[in-house]
Amino acid sequence: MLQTSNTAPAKHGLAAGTGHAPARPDWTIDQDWGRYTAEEHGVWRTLFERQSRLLPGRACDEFIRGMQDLPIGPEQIPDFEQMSKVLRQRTGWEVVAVPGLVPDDVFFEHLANRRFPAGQFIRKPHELDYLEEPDVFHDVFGHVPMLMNPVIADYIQAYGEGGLKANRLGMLEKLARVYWYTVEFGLVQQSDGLRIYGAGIASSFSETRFAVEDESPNRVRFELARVMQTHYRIDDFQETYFVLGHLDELLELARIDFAPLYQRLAGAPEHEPGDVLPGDAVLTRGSGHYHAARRNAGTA
Ligand code: HBI
Ligand code: FE
Repeated sequence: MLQTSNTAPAKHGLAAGTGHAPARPDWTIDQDWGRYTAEEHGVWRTLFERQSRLLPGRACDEFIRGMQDLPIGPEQIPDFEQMSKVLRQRTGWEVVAVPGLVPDDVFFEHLANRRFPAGQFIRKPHELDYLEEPDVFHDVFGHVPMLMNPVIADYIQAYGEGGLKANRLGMLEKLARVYWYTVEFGLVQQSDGLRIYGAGIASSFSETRFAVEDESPNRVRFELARVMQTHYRIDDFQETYFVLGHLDELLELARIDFAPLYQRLAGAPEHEPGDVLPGDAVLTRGSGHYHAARRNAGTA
């Protein structure tokens, strides 16, 4: 979903799903690649280059490999059709263009059918770190490399199917937290250290270093029920990151029927983003200094 920054807040979370009626019921639009301006391609280049310098040694191997195998480079905003050709062959996914956030059920329906809705527009040059809705840089640079990986490919499809179910059960909030703390802000342990696989981090210049290196956030072993009960920050860096031992753990997650879990957790206590609980397997106990300073300044 969106990236955050330390200079300006980004909106995120459950989509309001309001606004203008779409031309097509599935909210897709033409990418209209030929209409991107030189300035827009320039914004892509700036973002692409600064992020590509930062990610080796911080993003997981699967991300780096996915990026290498895609027809994506600094020169220009990628053509969704070209990208989808490669993606379809690898994992059966494709990328479709949407104007921005789409209603939850529309979003889930796409994912359940292995279509990734990507924002067609790109942020303006004066808002490189500011984002109200997911744009082409967040969606393509952040998400698509991981969709080249068969585990993530299946996991995100399962999330789409689970989303349609959770919506019917009125449990979307819990499921959305799982998506948030995995697909968007997940970390994974690799043999050479802690690595990023979440798109919200991988597409954010400032959060990339914060998530992996800063002393402020907590880094806690991922545990499904724990994550379902944990609120997240939509307008700033996360206070806690949840860490997988291996990406394959997502395969197991994709197979679990969440319905009994929703039942068991209904009415159970929920946790604040910065909480560390007695049952947590803590990898890093954060100093919390970053968010404490923000709270003192009255900005968070
Ligand atoms: N729409 N384009 C877009 N991208 C998202 O990440 C997105 C969305 N609509 C709803 C949504 N995310 C979330 O509310 C769900 O994942 C819960
Ligand atoms: Fe995203």
